[in-house]
Amino acid sequence: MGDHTVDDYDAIVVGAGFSGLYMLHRLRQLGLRCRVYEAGSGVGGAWYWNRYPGARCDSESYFYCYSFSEELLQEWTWSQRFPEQQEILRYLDHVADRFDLRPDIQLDTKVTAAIYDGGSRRWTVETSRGDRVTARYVVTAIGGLSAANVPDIPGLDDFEGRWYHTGQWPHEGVDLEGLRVGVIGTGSTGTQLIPVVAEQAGHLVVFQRTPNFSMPARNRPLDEATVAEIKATYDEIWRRAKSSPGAMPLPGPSIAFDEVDEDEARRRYEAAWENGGVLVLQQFNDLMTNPASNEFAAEFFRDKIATIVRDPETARKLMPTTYPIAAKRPVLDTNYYETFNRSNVELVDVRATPISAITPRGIRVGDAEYELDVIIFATGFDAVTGAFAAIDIRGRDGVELVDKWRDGPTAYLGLAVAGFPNLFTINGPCNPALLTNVPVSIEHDVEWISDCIAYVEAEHVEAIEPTEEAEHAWVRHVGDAVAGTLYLDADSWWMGANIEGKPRRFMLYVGGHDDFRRRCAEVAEQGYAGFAMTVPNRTA
Ligand code: NA7
Repeated sequence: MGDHTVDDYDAIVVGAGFSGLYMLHRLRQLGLRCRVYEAGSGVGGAWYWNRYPGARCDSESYFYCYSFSEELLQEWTWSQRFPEQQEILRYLDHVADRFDLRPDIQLDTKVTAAIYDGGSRRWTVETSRGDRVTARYVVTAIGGLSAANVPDIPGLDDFEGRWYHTGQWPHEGVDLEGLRVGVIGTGSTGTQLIPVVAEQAGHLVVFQRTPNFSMPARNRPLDEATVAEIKATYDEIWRRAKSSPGAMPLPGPSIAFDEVDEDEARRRYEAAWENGGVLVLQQFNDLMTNPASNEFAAEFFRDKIATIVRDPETARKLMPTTYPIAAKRPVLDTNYYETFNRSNVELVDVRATPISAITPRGIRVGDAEYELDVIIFATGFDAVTGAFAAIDIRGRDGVELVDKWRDGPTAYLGLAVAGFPNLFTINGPCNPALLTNVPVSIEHDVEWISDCIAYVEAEHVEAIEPTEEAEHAWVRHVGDAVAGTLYLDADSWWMGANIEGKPRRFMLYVGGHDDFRRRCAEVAEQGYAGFAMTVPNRTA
């Protein structure tokens, strides 16, 4: 390596988004000497990078935030039901300042390697800036959706226009006024982006491989009375969120589809659709286990598309028919389907005939060439494992994490990995986060990890890692939880199916946040059952 300093820390945290900021705060409270490395030029993680037009959260603002500080809850006021990227980033900047976190965060620095030395029981961490430091603990706070996926389509280098990935959007913005714009991808990102870009572009071509089920957000400003009511009831809000499967303080479905007749089922869907937000798909508790329940919901959505979109052929193309509803991440939108009624918007189905090349002038699909000034890749991420693979992580006996995960990722509780002592993974694979309201999942994991570190420090444990048996049992449980559900019937990023060559395995725990929280608490109460600990002169 070039110029480097050697320094020694108690803990290195990788990433300064929602999880890294809180992890730092907790570890400092334990009196540990910490360093956070962050690739961006600012804090904020996903909300630092995803600055594309229309970027917004699908969780409601009042529960898409930290719960750990009553003062923070009372002093911060959200302006909208669903917060925009800029507002969430302002919030995270505020958190970094309020808890004086910045002195321990090194920006513009990617962690390139983390190598465990079994002799000294320390990690050596290297960065893109030439740092080479050692630490007892490494905590990954790298986010499950941070490794941008730009599909390998021949010809991109020769494109004469400009192109962007939504997850690496230029800070100065992109002036699309009057231009011919192509958007590839219709996941949550494309669905948020397309209506906003359509208002700016001269002509917009949407390249759709798989249509998504999208429901109206019905975003609105939050008035003073609503804000006051929220702030007065936060204890109850968090109690409900932490005891719910989705980590949200919203009523969950308590009945099965068969318990009501079809008119009543339709009435419920209709009412939820009018109200907007994620509750539309929280009507029946068997949505993901009963094909009839699922198909009813899917048909309700397709009817909505037929009602909103004027051109029947375009409406037909926008209707998902090849996978169960909610087996890919459900999406919230503002005027998504309405956008296809605009005269400057064109929808190209690239399922039957894929994009064959990017030409100097645009995108080729079969015999047609679409001439474009700008291409926007809303093509998602190498989710869950991609950000790990970008770091050379080697555990005991030189085992490489990418090798261990060659057939799919494994981790005990999604928090720690056998063979990788003193490494903790916030919202790692086999964890329910990313199916949940993420900040609540993050807080849980951060608190569990810091409690675990406090325990091992107090007990003079030098190394802690899950046993192979405990990890296998957890991974089996994760597999059992998803077996027989409709989640397995779609090519989702949850399945690793969006990245060519990636092992096809459901990477998250569908058992729910409440169940997971209970299990993690039990493991801790039993003195970290399932973990092996190395104590000088004693091995437990
Ligand atoms: P997603 O949900 O992975 O969506 C990516 C979209 O890009 C999806 O429609 C893909 O089609 C499409 N895609 C990917 N590669 C190609 C190629 N080669 N050709 C055509 N279309 C392609 O990513 P998002 O950024 O929207 O959302 C990620 C998460 O962020 C989201 O779930 C929230 O949790 C927040 P496909 O469906 O694979 O056929």
